[in-house]
Amino acid sequence: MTSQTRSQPLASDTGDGGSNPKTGQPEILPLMGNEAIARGAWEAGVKVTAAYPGTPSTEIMESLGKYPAQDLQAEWATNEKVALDVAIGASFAGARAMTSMKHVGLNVAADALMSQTYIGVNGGLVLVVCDDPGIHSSQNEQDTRIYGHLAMVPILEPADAQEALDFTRLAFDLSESFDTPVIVRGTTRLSHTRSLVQTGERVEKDSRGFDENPQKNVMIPGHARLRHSALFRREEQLKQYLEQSELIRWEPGSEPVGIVTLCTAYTYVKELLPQAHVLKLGASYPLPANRLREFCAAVERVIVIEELEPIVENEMKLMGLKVEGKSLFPREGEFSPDVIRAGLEQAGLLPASKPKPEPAVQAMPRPPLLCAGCPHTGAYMALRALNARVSGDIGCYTLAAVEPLKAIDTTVAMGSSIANATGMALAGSETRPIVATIGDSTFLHAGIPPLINAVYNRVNITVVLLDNHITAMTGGQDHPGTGRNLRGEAVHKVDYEALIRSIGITWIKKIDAYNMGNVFQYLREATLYPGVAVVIMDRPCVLDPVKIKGSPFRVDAEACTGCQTCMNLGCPALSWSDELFEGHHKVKIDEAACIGCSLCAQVSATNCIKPVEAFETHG
Ligand SMILES: Cc1ncc(C[n+]2csc(CCOP(=O)(O)OP(=O)(O)O)c2C)c(N)n1
Repeated sequence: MTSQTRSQPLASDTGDGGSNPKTGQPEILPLMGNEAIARGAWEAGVKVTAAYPGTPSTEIMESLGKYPAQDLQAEWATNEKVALDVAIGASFAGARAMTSMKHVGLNVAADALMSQTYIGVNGGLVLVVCDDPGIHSSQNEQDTRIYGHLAMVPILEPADAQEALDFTRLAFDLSESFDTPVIVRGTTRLSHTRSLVQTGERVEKDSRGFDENPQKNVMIPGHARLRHSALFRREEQLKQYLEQSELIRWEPGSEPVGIVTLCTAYTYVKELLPQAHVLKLGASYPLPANRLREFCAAVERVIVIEELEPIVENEMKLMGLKVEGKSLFPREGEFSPDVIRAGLEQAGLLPASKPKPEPAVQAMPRPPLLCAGCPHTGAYMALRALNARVSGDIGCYTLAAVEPLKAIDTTVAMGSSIANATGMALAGSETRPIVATIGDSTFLHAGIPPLINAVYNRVNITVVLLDNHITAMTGGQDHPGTGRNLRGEAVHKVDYEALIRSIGITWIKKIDAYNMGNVFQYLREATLYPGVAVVIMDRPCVLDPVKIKGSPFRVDAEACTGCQTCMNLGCPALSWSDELFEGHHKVKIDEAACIGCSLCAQVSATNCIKPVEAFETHG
């Protein structure tokens, strides 16, 4: 086996890299992993791209939307399955296509992937899936490599932004050469780390045209049986390719220990154990058995260092190879140099390090809160007052589950709230009013089928549609309810009221989320209605460019009794005063943070909160 050091950009038939497409000059750019993935796709001549936002993958589609529209189509889709199906359609039509998503997005898209893997591709088809080890911004921690195994599709594993570009570009070639969708797997650390990247030229790919081949394109049982066998042949061919490929790289060391590693863990290993032999895997499925055997035979001890699940370790063990792995490194959480160092120390490969001294000053813990003036606040305050049993959903509003609002009882996955509420109602044991709360983007993603189902099965629930006119949780992306597309063009805006009426709901009220009187009144009425009632809370997100910023509010310290009612909103602009007034603390408002939503003034029991102008004296 030949051994190499740091990789050059990998050879691909889509340009040899290195020059600015406009000037023809070589260009090195500081790119974030996600930007590099977008660049790799653009260089590969991708024509159609579609995605639904989700941290850490969101910026891939945001970057693609900045490339010229004559080069590529870039769209926000309503959910990840729709996005994958759009990309599949483009591949059928003979164009190169890509979709990107966070790890849980693949749960939504998996149904299409599991059939498409049988069909293969016409134009190259790439799925970029970004895992979130450490659960920085997700509802769970899952390893996409297991999906790769299940679908028997190759998984490429970039370790840095340069490889993110190179591997994405290569993925299209592999997809077409081996007639397979290809997964490029990222992680939060790869997605959001910026480094210098050698960029290349775009290569225009002529459409291959539609391939009229029903046996391959139409998955009925008779065809699927034949195509299933094709997967095993394809796996064999991919293994043979990887036996030779630069994607698998042996970096020789001076000590008899060998580390098999991949993704960002590779960079930590190189820093901490530069003297070890390293087998860097640029692909984690399928694995080239001969190269692994050769590596293991050349060293005395082999350790597999992989984030999350022991996928490579277990496969190597199945090959009869003696390796260590998860006995030294955790199976959960994000890897860091400290985590890898601890494992290498436990393995006796590094001397025990001294415990780190405690920092002299501890950072103040800051739990996440809804923003000052967040229009979701009032609904949850009212739902708590109504003693509702609330099934929540995924979005900024999930923060209403914690103190001080503490108004959400369950949260599962995107779009689960309405069907969860339906199940609670069918169980028949709940004495409180049952309410599902769901954001606008989440409603369009996966909330419509469960709403139809609730009407169809005649349950008694209230649905609160929290319409803040944006996908706030992931940074403010447009969706079909905002009336703008990814490129900022005006498009048809979904009419929620008409849509909801069309499925047979007659009790429906649209109200201003800042009008607390209406919020209390209509939520109460909705919960008393015997059937499916929908309340649409209508107010733009405070971070939306079209937000309404009124004049800030101030507390009249003399009138404040410290009753705490306003504090129950959890507004970050409200705090207790440091100084004591007549023996107790009063509420104060940070006027720079206050956006003038007036919710605190409306709920105040003592009428002590007023706009700042009310305090101004005129001489
Ligand atoms: C299957 C899946 N896709 C994407 C995400 C990422 N994500 C979390 S919440 C959310 C949408 C939030 O928007 P919305 O429902 O409008 O509520 P908001 O945050 O605006 O209050 C997204 C895209 C996810 N958690 N799961």
